[in-house]
Amino acid sequence: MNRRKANTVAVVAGLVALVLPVLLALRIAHDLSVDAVSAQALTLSEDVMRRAEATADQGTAAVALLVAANDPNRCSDANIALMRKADVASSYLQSVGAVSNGRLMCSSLGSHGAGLPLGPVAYVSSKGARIRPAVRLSIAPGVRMLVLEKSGYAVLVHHDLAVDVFTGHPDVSLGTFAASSRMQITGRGRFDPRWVSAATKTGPAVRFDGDNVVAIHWSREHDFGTFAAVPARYVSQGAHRIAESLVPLGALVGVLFLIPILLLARRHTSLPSLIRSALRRRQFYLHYQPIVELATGRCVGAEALLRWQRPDGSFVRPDLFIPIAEESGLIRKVSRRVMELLRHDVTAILAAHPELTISFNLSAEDLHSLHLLDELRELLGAKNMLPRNLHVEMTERGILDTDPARKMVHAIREMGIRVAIDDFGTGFSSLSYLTTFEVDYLKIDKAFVDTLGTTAATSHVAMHIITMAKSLHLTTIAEGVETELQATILRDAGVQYAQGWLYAKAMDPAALCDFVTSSGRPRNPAAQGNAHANGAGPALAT
Ligand code: G
Ligand code: G
Ligand code: MN
Repeated sequence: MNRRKANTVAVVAGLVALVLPVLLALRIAHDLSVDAVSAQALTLSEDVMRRAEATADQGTAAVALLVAANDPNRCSDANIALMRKADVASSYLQSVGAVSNGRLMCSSLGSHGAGLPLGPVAYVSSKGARIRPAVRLSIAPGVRMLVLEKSGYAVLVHHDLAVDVFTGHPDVSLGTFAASSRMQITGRGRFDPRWVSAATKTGPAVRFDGDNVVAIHWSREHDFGTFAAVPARYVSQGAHRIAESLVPLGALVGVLFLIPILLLARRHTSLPSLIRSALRRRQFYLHYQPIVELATGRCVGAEALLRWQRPDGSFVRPDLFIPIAEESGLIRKVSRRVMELLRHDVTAILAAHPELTISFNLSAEDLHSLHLLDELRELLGAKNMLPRNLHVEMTERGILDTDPARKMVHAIREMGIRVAIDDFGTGFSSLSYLTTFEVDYLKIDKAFVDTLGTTAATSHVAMHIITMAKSLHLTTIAEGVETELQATILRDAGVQYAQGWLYAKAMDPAALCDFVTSSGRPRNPAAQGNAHANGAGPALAT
């Protein structure tokens, strides 16, 4: 993934990580508030239903009592006494009376002479009850009465009795409606016919239509239902209250998600800029790991390995920053710096040990650069430096069968610089390229050296590599040699050179010079002489 893409992905992922939990918190707050308001609306509607149902039951019972008495004179003293009895027995009824031609002739209050006009019937229920929702009688002009008339008798109920429940909110609408016609019978507050028109007569139901949370109950016995409508305002107020604690929690969760994303993004985005500033501030330097001749133990060369020390004293490992430099297009700058450092270091090293060979690592991109040959020429211009003193190492991956890389390797060798295949055996290429590439050395990867002398299946691989290298007339260098046993096995197998902690770790140039000196004067003058005789021949010669 390139840097820009990684940045975009990180920003998008970061935004999602932060925004999603907050949106979720808002959503949950809203849902919780709808739930709470719904429960409240259901409770209110149920309360109204309980009161309206009791009223209807008591009215039905009172009428049934009078019908059963069957007094031909419905306003007789005996019948009015019966009305009083029914009235007193009913907690919800204000009065019970007899109706004739739309006039209340008498009631539990007594005879009304010529009768009190009740006004038009608003609605006849499916059970035959004639309903007048808001009658004002001349004997109580300030009061609206709900009059339910049946079989010539009527019960009078205070219009607001059923809806006189405590709501906690002034603008909550409550009421009763006719189940068959869906007309409002009683109520307080607003009534929107749509609240009840679409409702089906099943159990209690609650719906949020965006403006109101509407709860509905249906009477089991009678032809009416009740409703309670709580305005949406209470939903948003409740959601606000819940969100006040839930959204910070969501934001916290978002930040917790964000942290690993930012850390990942930092790793992707800031290491390249750290490399850039490390180049500017000259935080890179080279250490050299000795390469010894297995037969003699003599140090014949060294591999330059890049080191990076940060201003805080910490070290960054090359196996971490080299791949990042390669990904972010900085590797050429890094390689140029390596050559610059080499140019500086080799003069002193070669002054002390003119036969030493210095290897350094190149990346795939270097081999595709038009400038590499000029840079190598400049490096060869270092004081005391001859082409035979220089080796370049490249991985199988780096030279993988591309024509430009092949030409570059050819051109490098034409300059007298030897070429080694690094980390040999770990690449994924076929071995066939070895027959088409002109290279000088194979560096057997530490992974294979590690298994030498063990029973691991891969312990044979090193042997195969050695055999193959011999048949291709390539010189082998074993990497990562840590034990005498490994050294012995390698030497017996005919491997010429080795590098590893058994001999030395990478060290600074001065330490390298001492190491070479103490690794013994040439015990094999013939080899030395040979190298000289060859003139341009490398110290690492077969
Ligand atoms: O010794 P060390 O752990 O530093 O090496 C780790 C890896 O980094 C090795 O695979 C080595 O090849 C690579 N490396 C070290 N120095 C350089 C360098 O100058 N250029 C490149 N391309 N790779 C290097
Ligand atoms: O470029 P190359 O992959 O060859 O770099 C060699 C790597 O192997 C470096 O990281 C170096 O520090 C490491 N190395 C060299 N010798 C030994 C050794 O004997 N043991 C271990 N564990 N690592 C080694
Ligand atoms: Mn190497």
